[in-house]
Order: sequence, then C-alpha cells, then structure tokens
Amino acid sequence: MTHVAGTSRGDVIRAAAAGLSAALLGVALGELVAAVVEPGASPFAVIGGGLIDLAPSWAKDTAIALFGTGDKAALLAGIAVVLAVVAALAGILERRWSGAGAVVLGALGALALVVAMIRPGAGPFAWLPGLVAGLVAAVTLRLLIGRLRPVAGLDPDGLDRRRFLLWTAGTAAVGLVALIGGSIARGATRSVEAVRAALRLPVAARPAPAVPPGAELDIPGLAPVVTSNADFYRIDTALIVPRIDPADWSLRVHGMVEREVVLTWDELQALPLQEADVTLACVSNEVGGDLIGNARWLGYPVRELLSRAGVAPDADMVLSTSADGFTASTPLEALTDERDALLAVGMNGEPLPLEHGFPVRLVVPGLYGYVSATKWVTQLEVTRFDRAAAYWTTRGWSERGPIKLQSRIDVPRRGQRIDAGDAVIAGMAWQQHTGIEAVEVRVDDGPWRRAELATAISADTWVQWRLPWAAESGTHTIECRAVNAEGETQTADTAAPVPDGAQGWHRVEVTVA
Ligand SMILES: Nc1nc2c(c(=O)[nH]1)N[C@H]1C(S)=C(S)[C@@H](COP(=O)(O)O)O[C@H]1N2
Ligand SMILES: [Mo]
Repeated sequence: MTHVAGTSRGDVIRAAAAGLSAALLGVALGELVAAVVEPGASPFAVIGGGLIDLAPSWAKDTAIALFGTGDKAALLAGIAVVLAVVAALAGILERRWSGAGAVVLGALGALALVVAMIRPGAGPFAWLPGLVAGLVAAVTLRLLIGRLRPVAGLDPDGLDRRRFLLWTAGTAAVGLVALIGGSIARGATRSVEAVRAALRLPVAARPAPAVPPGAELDIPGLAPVVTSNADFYRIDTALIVPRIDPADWSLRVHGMVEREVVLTWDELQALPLQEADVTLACVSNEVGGDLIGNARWLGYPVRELLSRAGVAPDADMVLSTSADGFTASTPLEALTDERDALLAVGMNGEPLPLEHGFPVRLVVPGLYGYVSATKWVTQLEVTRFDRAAAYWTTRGWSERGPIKLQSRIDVPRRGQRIDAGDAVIAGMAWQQHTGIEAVEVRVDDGPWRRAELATAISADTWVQWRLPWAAESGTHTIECRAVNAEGETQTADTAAPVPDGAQGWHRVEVTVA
C-alpha cells in the first residue's frame, strides 16, 4: 500500500503539533540559558523590546508611546500567540518541504540572537540564548517530522503515529519542565531585591520640612497629595526591569567637561544628601489622566556633581543614559539652577523600587519625565541640543518638555451618580516649579467660581482643591481651570499629548438623582 503524504488532514494537525512542541522546547531552553547567563538576553523580552523601540516611529499613537505595565503584558501575550502560529505553520511546512520549517524556526532564533547582541548593555553571552532557542527548535522539528514520514514496511497509521505522538508529547513535556526551570533560575537571580531590602539609606543632611497638615484635604476619591510607591504610575520602555546591584553601579559624567567624574554607590552614599518633594508627570498623560504622582525623593543635587566636573560654557544639554539604553535630554539650566534636580536614591523613605529606577535615577522639578527622569541612570553626557538627540525626540516628541499648567477633577468621577443636595467637587492642579495660585470651577457654563486650595507642599508639587456644590437633579458638566503663580490661566485650547503634552480643560459629566 502507498501512503500519500499530502492528503491526510490528521497529518497536517500532527505536523502543526510538532512545530508547536519543537518551538516550545527551543524557547524554553533559550529562556533557561538566558536566566542563567544573562537575564537581559531572554529571547522573548529581547524581541518584545525591539518591537517597543521600533513601534513609536511608525505609530506615533500615544497609547503605543506609553508602554505602561498593562501594555507590556499584552505585548508579551501577543508575541506568544504570533510565535505559536508561526511554529504551527513551520511544522506544516516542514512536512511538505523537508528543511523549510526548520529554516523558519532557525531564522526566528537568529533574529533573537541579533537583537540581543545589538541591544545596549549586551553582555558577552548575549548571543547564546537565541542560538540555543533557534538551533534546538530547528533540529527538534526535523527529528519530529521525520517520525511522521512513513517508513517502508511499517503501518503508517499504527506504530509510526504512536511513536510520533510519544516523541511530540515528550518534547512538549521537556519544554514545560525547562520553562519552569527557567523561571526558578530567574527567581534565584533575584538577589538584587534582597540587596535592596537590606539597604539602609543615609539620613538626609538637608531634610525636607514635614508635609504641611493642610496639604491633604482627605476627600474620598481625591488622589492623596503624597503618592505611595505602590500606587505610583510607572512608564518606561523596559520589558525586563533592569536589575542593578548597587555594588556594580557607577555614574560617569563626561562630554563637554573639564574632567570626567565617576561616582560609585559608596561614594554617593557618603555625600551630603538632600530631600525634595517633587511631582513627576508623564508627557503622555491625557487631560484628566493619572500618569502623575508625587513623592519625597532623597538624593544628591545634580548641580554639585556638574560643578565638580566643570561644565564647558557652550554646553546647553545633559544627555542622561540608563543601563538599558534609554536616553533623556535635559536643558543644562534645569540641572544647574537653584531647583532641586536630584540624583535620587530614595523614594518616600525607601530605596527606589526596582521599577522606579533602583539604585539611582534622575528627578528634575518642572520637566516631563521623558526629558528628565532617567531611571537606572549610569551616564550624564554634557553636550548640546544641536549635537545629540534623546530616545523620544527621535520618535516625534519635542526636544524640550516643560510641564504645562494643568488641573484635574477627581471628585465626582465621570458618569458617577450622586444624590441631590450638598456635594463636593475636588481635584488636583499642577505646574511644577511655577506653582499654583488658584483653581476655578464652573458647572454647566455658569460663572467661574474659585475653589478652596489646599496648602501647597511647594511650587514643585501638585496641590489639591475643593469646592462645595449644591447639586440639583439632572445631568451636569463640571469644568476646572488653574491659574499659576505668574497669574496665567490654564488655556482652553486643546492639544493631544504629542509632541509636548496635553492641554485643555478637564470636563466631567455627572448625573444627580
Ligand atoms: N530608563 C528609563 N527611564 C525612564 C523612562 C524609560 O523608558 N526608561 N521613561 C521616562 C518617562 S517617559 C517617565 S514619565 C518617567 C516615569 O517614571 P516612573 O515610572 O518612576 O513614574 O520615567 C522616565 N525615565
Ligand atoms: Mo513619560
């Protein structure tokens, strides 16, 4: 009897299964190797990170430019699905044309290998996980599909099929075990968490005054004036949070300076540190959005460090670089004037959380994060705006990012149903380093009324506000606008976050019953 390879539907499914289990084994072993030799070279994260770096240049959509935590999980899941589909197709291909499917899987491994090697901060073994993943997947696929081809003298629907199934299931099982092994190995390299937990930060030589009691209005639904580390928004391009042992950390100040300065963790700890309350904001924050938070930072003034290096008179920018290659361009002035631009090590009384830049980051009052707040910072290059460009600047965002005058209604929430009678409208207003003088509120195009301002912690922080409201039944539109310390009123002109921050009045519709 003759067996026709191209006709059996069951064989197509078996070939797809072979593709899936071969890819699973390859990826799992690649991830396992990465976890042991170089966590940052995980084939999965490396491909995802490459997509993140590429994405904003062809899709200047803010949702893509954000890369908050949720987007990252979705991105990884998306890569897994695409990989699974490609792997299944590779299996089918391999059955049709021997070697073709193996080439597809091998090419994916080669892609991971190349992207891992060109990644900033790539270590000497960055190529290994991709090589292992591609090679194992390709060879396994060839072997498995080989078992699917009928062997002369054997019953193709009997012994052969059973053997194939056993091998495929076995491969998948080994892949799963390797995957679990990889995640255990990854857990074992978590020692940086332990180092952080054991750290004692020095006491500030210049502590910040206590937060004034009048700064917190304590209204349910209103954002607290000090944001806890756990609730602090997180935005970055890092798929894997860089894990930097303070013992291995150093900062190099170079470029247009009289002398290079290299600062180690121990040296930084020995310097007189200072505290500052600073509200950090993301340029991608929409009007009414929550990509903003306020913390008490502990750090060393960047101005002192720059004066130690001796900045050239014609420099006008500092390009800060993180351990994972992100860059920000900060006007030199904002780092050398009287404001509290800090090389920060502490956040709300703790070492920086890993995802907020452990062990050291920049915090600069008055500038959006993308041009100032470099986490995991390792280099400050003194340069000029006409000589260098930062990560987001090359992706359609403005080269400078002073924070715009903004305000937000937190209470009541959009669409909330409230009871008629005495109600309260409350929210936040900010323009860091300028300060807020007043907030005005109007309901249904009525007259603007001045809200009661909470005590501002400083001009570098946001401020809470509230206004009593006699709510009458019906639907109402509430709007707010802030006035800054220079007497300027927040503009009604709307603008999208790209290229230099959203603007316009926050408007909330509510129903009063
Ligand atoms: N290394 C690194 N630092 C970074 C970024 C990044 O992508 N990588 N994003 C910046 C942006 S856009 C913002 S808004 C702030 C956010 O800081 P947070 O995550 O601590 O709130 O970090 C800045 N620092
Ligand atoms: Mo941002």
